[in-house]
Amino acid sequence: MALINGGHLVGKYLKEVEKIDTVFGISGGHIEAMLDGFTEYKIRTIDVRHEQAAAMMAHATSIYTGKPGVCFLTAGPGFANALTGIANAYLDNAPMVILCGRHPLRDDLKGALQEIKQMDIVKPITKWSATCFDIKRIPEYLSITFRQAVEGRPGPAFLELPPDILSIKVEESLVPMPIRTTRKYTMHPDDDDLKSAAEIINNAKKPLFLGGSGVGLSACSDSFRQFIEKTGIPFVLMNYGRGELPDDHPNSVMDIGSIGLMFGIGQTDVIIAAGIRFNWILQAIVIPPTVKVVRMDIDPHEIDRNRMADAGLVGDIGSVLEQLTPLVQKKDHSEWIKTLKAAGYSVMDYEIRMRETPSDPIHPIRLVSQIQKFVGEDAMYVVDGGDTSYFGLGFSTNQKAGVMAASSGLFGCLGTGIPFGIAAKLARPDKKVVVLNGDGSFGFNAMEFDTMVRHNIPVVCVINNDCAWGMIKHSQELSIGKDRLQCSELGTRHYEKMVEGLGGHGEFVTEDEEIIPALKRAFDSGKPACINVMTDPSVTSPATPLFYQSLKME
Ligand SMILES: Cc1ncc(C[n+]2csc(CCOP(=O)(O)OP(=O)(O)O)c2C)c(N)n1
Ligand SMILES: [Mg+2]
Repeated sequence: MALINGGHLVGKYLKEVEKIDTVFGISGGHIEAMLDGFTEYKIRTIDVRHEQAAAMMAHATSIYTGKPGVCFLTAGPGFANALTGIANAYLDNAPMVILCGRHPLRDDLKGALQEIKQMDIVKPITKWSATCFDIKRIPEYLSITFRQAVEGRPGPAFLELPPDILSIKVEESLVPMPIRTTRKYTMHPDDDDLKSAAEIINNAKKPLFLGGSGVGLSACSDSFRQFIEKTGIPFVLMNYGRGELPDDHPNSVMDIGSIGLMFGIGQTDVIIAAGIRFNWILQAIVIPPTVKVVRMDIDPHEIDRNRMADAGLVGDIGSVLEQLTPLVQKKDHSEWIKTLKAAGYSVMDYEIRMRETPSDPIHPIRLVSQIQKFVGEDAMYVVDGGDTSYFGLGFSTNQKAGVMAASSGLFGCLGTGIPFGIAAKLARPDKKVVVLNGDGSFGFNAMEFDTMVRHNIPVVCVINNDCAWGMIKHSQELSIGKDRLQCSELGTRHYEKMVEGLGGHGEFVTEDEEIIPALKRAFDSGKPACINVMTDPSVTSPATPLFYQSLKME
């Protein structure tokens, strides 16, 4: 007879079946047996200061490692605090797993401590959710949860585990442990659709490949490279597709930036959109009706969403490209790539000048270029903010998922930067990790500097400090007027001192020539660091008028 409790079964399954080595969360009485299961099976716990951050770290871990990130939550407020992070992962199709305590089933409807209808609340923001009622079925339920997170279009999967099953014991030999790990079930496109897509691509004079998160989630760099290098087509990679091929690949036109792309897209005749949803984020990119569109997506619904496709290929992007590449002709589009880059660059004069010229007060574009100069391309960048996000998208990288504009997803969720930075450093400890934060956005999860200090996670966070919720301030200036700003101003605050107080390294920067020395000291310190850079509060990004227009109702 060997008895095992439910919490230990969770640890055993995570470690032995899914090979999970790190989980994120905060402790709580309802999940004590599960916490002890992490100890028993030597799973590293990153205990955070707010469950929102744990959910965001699990989300980001799934992007950086390619397998589900896991967070654990206690019943009631622990659960409620994580909702923003779960909703964000849901809209981002991130395959994460949430393990959540609850009040005892025994005490249901009695007014138990932390009793709330969690399942009713979480349903619309998860891909799948369930409660496990039987200790013997814990591994089976966990297996379903992991499969739900990764299969087809990925998303957060939520498993509620009551103490009635976590904190009792069962004979271990009676509990079957699933033997296989999760695997991807790929879908394949129809032959006729493949032929018509190939025909459009073969006849294209000025094609452009626009890849999104589906490219990154499919982890298809080999098949993507083969397709690009055979067809000679220029490409742009957005969201979690970023870095699937490096920015310095000869066919990459990432250097023309978002503005260049908006302008350049008007010159194309065929767009191949892969694993990218045509939603709010793409609204600025107006695709003329004459342009033919080939769309690839794992979700059939996306194929014609907001723009009918001329050819639609349903399936995992890597598998689709493997099937498509033999059908497309070898071409050289180098002249077209030059024309496209020239078109893009023609609207970027201002940005290029700002990158190269020291400015007083510091211009955010200059700040980004100085960080890039010091940190280089072999690094992980995370960007979080309003205007700050636009400027930070100017970073370039040769790393997979190396530039994440964590707050620029569909949920537009500020506060994601620091948790994503922590997950990036844990996933790639050998890389420099930089978080570029707006001063407003910094505040949401700033206490996670304590988490970084306790767990020795040396991320460098640079604050683009315009003393404001800048994007909203500038939008109010356009919509209401400069003299009636409301809730959009912040003062000069010494955030770097707060970080020093928590045991990290702090720098306060006001002059251009101080940026690089401050970065050097921050990295040399080996500590989590905050470089608080005062930038020009009058500067706004081109994203702000677009944002303002999108919410104009008359
Ligand atoms: C959690 C959350 N709260 C509020 C908003 C609304 N919002 C969008 S942009 C923005 C301003 C961001 O300010 P900051 O992080 O300082 O970046 P800046 O625009 O100043 O560069 C706000 C408040 C949001 N998107 N997410
Ligand atoms: Mg700001």
